[in-house]
Amino acid sequence: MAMTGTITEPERRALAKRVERIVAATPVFDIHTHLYDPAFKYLLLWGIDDLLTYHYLVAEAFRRLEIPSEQFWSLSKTRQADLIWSTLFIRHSPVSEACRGVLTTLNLLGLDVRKRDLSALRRWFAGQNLEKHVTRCLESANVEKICMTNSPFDDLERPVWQNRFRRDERFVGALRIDPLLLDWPRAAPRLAAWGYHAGAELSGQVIGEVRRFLADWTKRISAKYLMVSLPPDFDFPEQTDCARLLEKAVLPHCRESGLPFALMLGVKRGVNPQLRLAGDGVGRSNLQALQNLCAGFPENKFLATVLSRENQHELCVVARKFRNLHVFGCWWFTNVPSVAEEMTRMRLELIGLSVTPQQSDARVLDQLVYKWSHFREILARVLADKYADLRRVGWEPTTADIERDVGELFGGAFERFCAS
Ligand code: RAT
Ligand code: ZN
Repeated sequence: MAMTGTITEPERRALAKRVERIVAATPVFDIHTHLYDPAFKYLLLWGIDDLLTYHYLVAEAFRRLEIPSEQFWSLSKTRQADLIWSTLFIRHSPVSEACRGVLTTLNLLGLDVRKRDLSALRRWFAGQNLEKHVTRCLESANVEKICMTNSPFDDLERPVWQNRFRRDERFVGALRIDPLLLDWPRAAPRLAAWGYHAGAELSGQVIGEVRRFLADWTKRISAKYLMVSLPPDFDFPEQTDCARLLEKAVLPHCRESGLPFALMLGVKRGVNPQLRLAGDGVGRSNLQALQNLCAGFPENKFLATVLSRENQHELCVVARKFRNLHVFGCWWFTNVPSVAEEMTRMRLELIGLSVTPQQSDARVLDQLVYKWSHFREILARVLADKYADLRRVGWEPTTADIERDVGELFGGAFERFCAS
């Protein structure tokens, strides 16, 4: 039996260059971040101290620091950043993905990282104008649009929406409802305080009020989708407030408004509370629950990402069975080159181009630069291999084919899914 054909080394290199060029030139719709429209002022994090105090780096620094956690948290942001810089960048080489990311960002923004001079970096950022810096970061990352994570339960964010403001169209709303689904006893009095007739018991009337709440906020923020992150033991169907709210309020609301519901599965919140935002962990999810949702609610659209590496293959198989499921992103602990490359290859091999392989999850504006630069490298490598495989059996991917495909992966497939 003959083996499949070959392509010459120069041909393979030329193909890889072409793919790299197209991947770099294609704008991205970043469908999940924690960035805010600049109108939210201080809620939009940016600059070197926010980069250094990113919770991914806080977790890494805590492994090395010798001070009690409370002492760390009592420091100003600048002092925390000083400590993280000296611990993770100066005393050891910054090889972790989150450390490398800071350096990629600085390098691509034109700063000289060779000097290792934190004060000079601070001076540069202090001289920037935020509005121009937003545009610079978006352009440098070649990101066209960004989904925010918008929570009505956030006391800092809610009043900004209530007072209204002029929207920056690059920042798209996405309605986050974790407190509603995960802690109804505490969410109910909050909804009641905001004028919804919500009580502890989930009667038909209360469900109606939850739907009114969802409809009001969907409209207020012009949500592109609704979303929740769920622990590994999430199940469906189940006799819980969460499952009941999902079935009776969230899914009917999504159907009525034609919006997808995003599930981010597998986070164990607060496994080390001393680390605060950096203290969450991961667990393997029961994807039967997701399968039951997709099968039980064919009129609903689901977006899903899973945190555990062990769940990735199963997720692709579920997506092969249900076209109302759109897989997205290498989320959080999976957003490291080794795992992201493996996941991207596997997804293309199992579900082709009907996937959104990455979202940045940026919490600090400048992170867009590294998150997308690092992922573009991975995607270009994976796609070049896949196209080379096609070439070896005589299928010639044209430049237009490649441009179309990358456009799909960087937002086209997502937009089509949302519009379906
Ligand atoms: O990746 C992160 O920054 C996490 O803290 C989470 O915010 C996660 O992405 C989430 O949206 O729950
Ligand atoms: Zn997130």
